[in-house]
Amino acid sequence: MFRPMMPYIWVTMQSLFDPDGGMEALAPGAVLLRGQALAIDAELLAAIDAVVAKAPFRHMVTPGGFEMSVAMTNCGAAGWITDRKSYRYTTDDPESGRPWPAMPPVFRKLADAAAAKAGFPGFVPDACLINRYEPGTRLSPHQDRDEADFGHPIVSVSLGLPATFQFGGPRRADPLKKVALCHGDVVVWGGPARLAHHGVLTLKSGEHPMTGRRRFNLTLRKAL
Ligand code: MD3
Ligand code: FE
Repeated sequence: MFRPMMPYIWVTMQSLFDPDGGMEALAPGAVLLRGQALAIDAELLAAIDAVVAKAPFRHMVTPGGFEMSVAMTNCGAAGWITDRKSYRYTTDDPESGRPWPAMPPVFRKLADAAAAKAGFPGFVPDACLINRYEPGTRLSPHQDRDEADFGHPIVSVSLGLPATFQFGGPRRADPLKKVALCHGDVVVWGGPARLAHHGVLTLKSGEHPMTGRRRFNLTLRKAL
């Protein structure tokens, strides 16, 4: 018996309210992918734990002599550090004298998928800075300028407690906009947004079911 193909329409909450599939332009070159990392959150947190077992979080000191309230570590061929001498990338963890732990494949895959969605196909990060925030921790506005080629985007991944992120433009005096970054959110910063000033307001206290009183942020970069 002849049966016509069943026509159907797939309607999800996301497709109803966000026909672009969760893509939101924060600014020219800056794309927010809400919840892009949610499906792999446990895998990402386990990979952070594995990195931290080899390269523990530490509070680095700026060239000006201030200890950062954000605790940091790295994985990949290069890692970002600051000390009394300078901000720079190193191939070895200065605390251990050993190479930074390898980049977990789940980090690389997420970065590649997010960058491609945002219009940067073939992004291959060689450095991942892992930031850990606790209530009271903040990151004052700055530019990321220690990478060799600003033609590559930076992919950031937020996990755990939510934070208010602020970003402006290439000049320090450019007005700042605020956006809440929540567990699972991914942002791709490229093109004209690559040299935007940005920072994180003081983390409010709270409890996240997977991370407790902490927020983690991954920034995946092509540094070398
Ligand atoms: C905009 N991290 O590690 S992620 C950093 O939440 C850093 O820990 C913040 O700023 C955090 O350097 C913000 C979002 C982000 C990261 C890099 C950018 C935004 C950016 C580079 C250029 C422009
Ligand atoms: Fe930054």
